[in-house]
Amino acid sequence: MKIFSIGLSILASQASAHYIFQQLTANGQLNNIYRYIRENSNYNSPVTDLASNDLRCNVGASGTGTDTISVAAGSSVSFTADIAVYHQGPVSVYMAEAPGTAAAFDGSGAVWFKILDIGPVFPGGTWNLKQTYTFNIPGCIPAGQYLLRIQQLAIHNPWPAGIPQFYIECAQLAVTGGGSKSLGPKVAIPGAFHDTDPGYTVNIYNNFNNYTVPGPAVATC
Ligand SMILES: *[C@@H]1O[C@H](CO)[C@@H](O)[C@H](O)[C@H]1NC(C)=O
Ligand SMILES: [Cu+2]
Repeated sequence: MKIFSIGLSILASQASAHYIFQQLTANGQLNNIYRYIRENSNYNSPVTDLASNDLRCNVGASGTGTDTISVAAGSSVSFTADIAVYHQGPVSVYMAEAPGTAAAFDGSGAVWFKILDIGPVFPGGTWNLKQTYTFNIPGCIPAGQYLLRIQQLAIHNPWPAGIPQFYIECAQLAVTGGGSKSLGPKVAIPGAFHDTDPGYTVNIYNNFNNYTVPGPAVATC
């Protein structure tokens, strides 16, 4: 009985203790929760439906009530989660230029380009999981308003018995400076991820010797 109740409480804590990227650091400053990041309505739960529009910026996340922050092209930004990421899997960062304001943009269309992939390190296939992910906005992109999207794909429960989990959040940026390069390839979300992608279907506990992060190639200036 004792063991049974401990087992239940571990299950319960695993169900509730996922993680969510709530805070953006830009211009050297860590900002309040959901100030520049669209607030989602599913607490810290992941998205698992590869065909859902929720894959863009998470469930219930719209530009309403979210501020847009001015950042220079080429400058450093970070996403910080409420707790350190702990399910094994890759982290990717995408951007999409808004046709109007970032706040009004729903991220539809083949608009998303990837600016960062963090995969496992071999030999061993170890994942460097963190609470804060820091990277630079590309220096060559045109000034304008963008969505900046982080995605951690948790593949700790291997497909097809388990369903990979997408932990996603979007920040709203007004990029200043920059250049005139249109980065690509650009993909639509949903549509960019498939249950046939090796990086989605792989069993990381069995002969795990190489890994391809799902989605397009990382764009370079
Ligand atoms: C590992 O490499 C092989 C050979 O190129 C490829 O077929 C496979 O999909 C790769 N696995 C992953 C998980 O990327
Ligand atoms: Cu979890």
